[in-house]
Amino acid sequence: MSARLNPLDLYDVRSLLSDEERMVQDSVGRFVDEKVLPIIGDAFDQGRFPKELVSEIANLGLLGATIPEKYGCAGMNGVSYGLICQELERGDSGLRSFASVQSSLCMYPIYAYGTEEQKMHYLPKMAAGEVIGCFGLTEPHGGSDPANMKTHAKKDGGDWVINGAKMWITNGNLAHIAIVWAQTEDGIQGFIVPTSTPGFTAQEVHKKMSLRASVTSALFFDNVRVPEANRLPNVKGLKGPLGCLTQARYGITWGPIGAAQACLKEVLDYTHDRVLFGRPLASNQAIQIKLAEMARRITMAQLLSLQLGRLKDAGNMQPTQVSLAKWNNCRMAIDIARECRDILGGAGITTEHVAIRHALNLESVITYEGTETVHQLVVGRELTGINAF
Ligand code: TGC
Ligand code: FAD
Repeated sequence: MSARLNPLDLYDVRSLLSDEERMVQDSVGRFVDEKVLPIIGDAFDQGRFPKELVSEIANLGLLGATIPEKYGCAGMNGVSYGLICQELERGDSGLRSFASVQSSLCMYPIYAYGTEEQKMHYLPKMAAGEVIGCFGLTEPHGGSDPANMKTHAKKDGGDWVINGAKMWITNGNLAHIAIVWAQTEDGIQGFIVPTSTPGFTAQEVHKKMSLRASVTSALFFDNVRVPEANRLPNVKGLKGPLGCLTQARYGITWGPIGAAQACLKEVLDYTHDRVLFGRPLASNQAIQIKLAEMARRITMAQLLSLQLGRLKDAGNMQPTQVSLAKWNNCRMAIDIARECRDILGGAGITTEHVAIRHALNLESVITYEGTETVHQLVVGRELTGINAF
């Protein structure tokens, strides 16, 4: 019999990576094994974001990882960024969320739409984890339709005055700056708002059963005044925030692969050791079919994200392709996490095992950055040419 395959990488997708990409995966993987896994179950139970990990995440170059070195960042390619997301989410979706928001939703808009002064001022400090950002797009009356934005910014002399509210904002109560999207006379524009500005309030969302190791907040703007120098001048309209979402959603296609791998690994061990009706659970056909199905779906998701990453690095990635992978990979992971929870029986209901934590987290991941339905409709629109929103 030939050597056994890696059950978490049946198609040896790792062999398609460059040496540098493998190195990134290994170093983030080690960090997750040594620093995240020992504490994350408790952090989730306590509803606590493990802030103590931020400086190490920064030291590993994981914040704004694809932004050029000139701005204090690591200048990695898109596939490496994906692998970072995959490994962090193998630990916990909350940690990957932190990195996604900081990198793709806060550093990216400053890099892509900001002035040189804004980039030099913010990006090195954000890469070092000294300045934490949050991204305010969603509003309480409906996140799927951000064009219906009520938050507005009015020009007043050399300043802008912002009024309104944002909801479900990751990092809201941790952040030093918020990237705030607001309606103006010239359409939607983005502003860098220091959270210490008078009139800005962040209120943490409690009673969450998902992403408990992540901070989620409501933001309120009551005549928040920022200078013209804080406006992101190089984009106007909804394509500004949607362009950031494309970056973040790309990373999110990779993240749930890590969560699904963590769940599969756990049940492979568990079903091997658990003896029922006189034999290991893993020797039942019904269980093996479930495990095989998980490996099949993980393999397809790995290949999808890797090809998406190669398209991204070649400058050819299209938002519809990101939608298809975000939909597929979140659905794959949540189904696997729920199935693994079931296979663990009663043991599966506590956070002593990882499956329920991942399953609960994935309820957020399948909802944020465009719900599953939104991504299905984006693909449907591409196929038919008809906008069903
Ligand atoms: P439409 O009005 O047709 O387009 C507006 C302009 O935007 C352009 N565009 C995009 N650009 C870049 N990337 C994309 N994905 C883009 N999609 C559209 C488009 O070309 C157009 O440009 P222009 O020059 O013609 O003005 O807008 P649409 O019909 O495409 O959008 C509809 C819809 C429903 C797809 C969109 O509104 C949408 O995606 N809704 C979901 C909103 C969402 O995902 N919110 C996420 C908030 S952030 C978050 O959840 C963070 S969680 C982070 C974490 O913790 O990890
Ligand atoms: P709604 O838009 O009200 O949707 C409700 C339901 O209607 C969904 O099932 C949806 O799929 C369905 N639906 C919508 N449109 C259609 C349609 N045309 N046809 C059929 N069904 C439809 N936002 C930020 O801006 N920044 C953040 O940092 C951020 N972090 C988040 C963190 C967490 C933990 C969560 C849960 C959310 C976060 N969000 C953030 C918000 C997130 O992006 C929104 O929750 C999401 O976009 C959905 O918006 P909504 O919750 O208002 O649901």
